[in-house]
Amino acid sequence: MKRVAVAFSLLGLALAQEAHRVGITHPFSPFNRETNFLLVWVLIFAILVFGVVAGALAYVTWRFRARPGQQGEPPQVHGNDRLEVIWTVIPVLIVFVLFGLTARSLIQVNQLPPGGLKVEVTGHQFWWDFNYPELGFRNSNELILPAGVPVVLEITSKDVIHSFWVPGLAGKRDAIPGQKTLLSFTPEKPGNYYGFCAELCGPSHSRMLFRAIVLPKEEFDRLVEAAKNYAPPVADARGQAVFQQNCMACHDVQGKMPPAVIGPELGFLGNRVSLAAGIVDYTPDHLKAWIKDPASMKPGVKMPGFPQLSEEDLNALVRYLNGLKVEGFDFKGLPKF
Ligand code: HEC
Ligand SMILES: [Cu+2]
Repeated sequence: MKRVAVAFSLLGLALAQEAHRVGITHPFSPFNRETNFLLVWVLIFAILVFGVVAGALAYVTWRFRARPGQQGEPPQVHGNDRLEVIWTVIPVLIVFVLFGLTARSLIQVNQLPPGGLKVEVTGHQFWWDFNYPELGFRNSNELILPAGVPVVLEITSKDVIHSFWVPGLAGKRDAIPGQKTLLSFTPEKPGNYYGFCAELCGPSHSRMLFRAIVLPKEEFDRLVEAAKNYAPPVADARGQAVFQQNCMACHDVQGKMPPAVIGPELGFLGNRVSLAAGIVDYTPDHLKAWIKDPASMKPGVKMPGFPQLSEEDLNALVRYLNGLKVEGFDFKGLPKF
């Protein structure tokens, strides 16, 4: 009895630890409410069809079962025009109704609102880039959005096909090299939403996650303002030198360091809630482990490890990176969805 109680409390603890719920039934955007509406109707028809077919099968099996003393085959019946018409017409009608409902939902979720916030989303093996061309900043692996404002994502890929999905908000939408796909939705509730790549894209496909950070509108505006006037802080001069020597060829710090396209943007790294495309919480320890040996955390990763850096260089580098942030924001406290 005691063991059962312990097992249950452990289970309860495990469930409480399950910070992000990956379900599509959390209606935190009109987009998801629309798909949920469709899901419910498809389910209703599916249950109806299952009930009728399984019920008819059970009834026939029982009604025409072999009786004691029965000899030879029972009477054989061939065809019944009325029944056949009924079981053809009803499914056709159901298909038409579902077609109508689907068309309605598709039109609804594919509307592009005028004046939506534009974000360019680029999938890479195995991380995401988010560029805000109208606001003049870039962030990787965490898509920061204002609540209550429609957003229009222009989704593409740099290498293979990926797929953008934030179950709590919207999606999925394929990210296809050389092509732009659009996805529009309006996040309603501030929070830290779990996102991931939903198209098998290589050895670390399952580690190609991200977050959507939805902020109250005022806070987002404050962030945009801060990003505009952002001069990357130098929390550690030695760390900056190490960065310039080893990392700058692939990583950019808010457009202040060319180039920018091989690795994630690190300009607001100190503000992050997660690291390495959402696979671990953002902490200086994880950051250190990542720089030393990223492949141990993400097989097939396109970043080389830096085991050769001395402990002092590494610590200085982590201090510098951790200092790359806009002050006055804490995304860790947001509710998780
Ligand atoms: C050859 C290019 C290259 C070099 C050099 C490189 N990186 Fe990376 N880095 C990448 C790529 C690509 C990723 C994305 C990996 C992934 O998540 O799949 C990455 C990811 C990262 C991340 C995680 C970013 C995030 O958004 O969570 C950090 C932090 C990082 N690199 C720091 C460094 C540091 C510090 C150095 C120098 C010591 C460095 N990198 C050198 C290519 C590089
Ligand atoms: Cu992918």
